[in-house]
Amino acid sequence: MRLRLERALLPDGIQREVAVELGADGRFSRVGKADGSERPLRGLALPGMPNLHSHAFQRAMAGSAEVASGAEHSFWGWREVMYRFVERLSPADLTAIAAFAYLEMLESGYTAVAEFHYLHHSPSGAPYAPPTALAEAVRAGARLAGIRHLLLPTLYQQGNFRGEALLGAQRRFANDTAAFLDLYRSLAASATGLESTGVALHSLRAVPRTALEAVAAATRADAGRCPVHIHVAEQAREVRDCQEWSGRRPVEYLLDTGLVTERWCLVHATHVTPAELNGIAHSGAVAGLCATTEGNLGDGRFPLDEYLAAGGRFGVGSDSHVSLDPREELRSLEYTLRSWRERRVIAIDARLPNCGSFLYGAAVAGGAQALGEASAGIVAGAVADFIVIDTDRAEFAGVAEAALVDAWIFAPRPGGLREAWVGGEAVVSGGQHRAREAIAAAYRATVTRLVAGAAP
Ligand code: NGQ
Ligand code: ZN
Repeated sequence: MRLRLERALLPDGIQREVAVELGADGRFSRVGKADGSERPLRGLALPGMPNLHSHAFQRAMAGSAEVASGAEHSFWGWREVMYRFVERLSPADLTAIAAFAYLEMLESGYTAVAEFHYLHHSPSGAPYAPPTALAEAVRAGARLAGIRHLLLPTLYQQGNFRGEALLGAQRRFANDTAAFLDLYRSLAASATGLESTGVALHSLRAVPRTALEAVAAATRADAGRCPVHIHVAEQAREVRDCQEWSGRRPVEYLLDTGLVTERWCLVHATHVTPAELNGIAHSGAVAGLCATTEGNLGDGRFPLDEYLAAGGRFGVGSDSHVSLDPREELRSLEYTLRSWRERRVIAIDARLPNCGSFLYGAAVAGGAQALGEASAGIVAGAVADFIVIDTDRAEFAGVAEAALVDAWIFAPRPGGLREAWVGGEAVVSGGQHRAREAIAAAYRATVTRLVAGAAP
């Protein structure tokens, strides 16, 4: 199919009358100048945003942990609430919740997601038969929603840096290294269509050095095909614990292993020294920034300006899904810097003075890398994942062409997203997902039952 995009954000900025050819493989086979024979698409086309960090099940508890309670009012208290929620989830529940979260992502402009999946076993800790049941359940949610999906089965082996035992809900997360690699291999073998597979190491807290090395080694042969993601240095307490245990800070420790390369995504990396920032930038890895969740959990703030100056790559993730809107992630990254530095328009580069366009393009590129894609954006060879913004709406009146992406990110544009295409197919049209009714009904029934089951 050939489309004529009225306007499109290409690597060198917004262009008019762009022809794109959608190949049978779901990628752009050609991007060039339109000649008028193509099917016209009004509005502004942007590359779809990859969401590089999701725990799909947490969608169903977003907003329900904002109450003063007996629990400690910190990240660690929130984690206890999350653990209680996790105890009740079945594979069917996970499919329904994930499908809805992914639908909301598509309606907001995320077209691909990396699912950091650590919930593996039944509530007793015994594996399901087959042991891939929960992972396949989350993937089934992705298939219902039609989102591009990188599944990252996640290794989790201990309670903290010194090999502490797993307690309570954490037993659902546990695998020894051999069982974990089996899990990864079966999931890699069963991936079809929009699906791919990588690995995640939950954190340095949860994965000992030997297992870290074993997983990196076992998956190295699939290099580009097998992204490796890890949570790191999110909380100040985690940094202190790591220093007491190893004499090093978490990012410093991870970089010193010599394992970190371009196929890695360091999620959060909130608490970093200038030397650590440089180290991440030079490794070629992507920093996975989840600004709305990090703000919600009181993690701290990532020095994105210094990181960009060092040449660092980043992408964005919705993580706990307190927001499912990529614009809000970008805005929140930039506003954190503005409040901190008491300045404006900070994330830009010499070629792109428009803050919104710069942030958007950089996060698309970093996100695509973290999802294992060799190229990104509306370019030949990249996945044909894009969104179309309805610039005919009154909300866009008077906006200069070069500022359209800025206006998309930094001003209210409710309902502006008209279409989302994944792999060359429209999954959102007229602002609504093609299967919204069925997916929303299943989500409503599932969450209502889960909440009723939790009542005393
Ligand atoms: C997670 N979430 O794995 O869902 C974590 C909390 C932990 C975030 N870090 C659990 N945002 O880190 O131990
Ligand atoms: Zn996470």
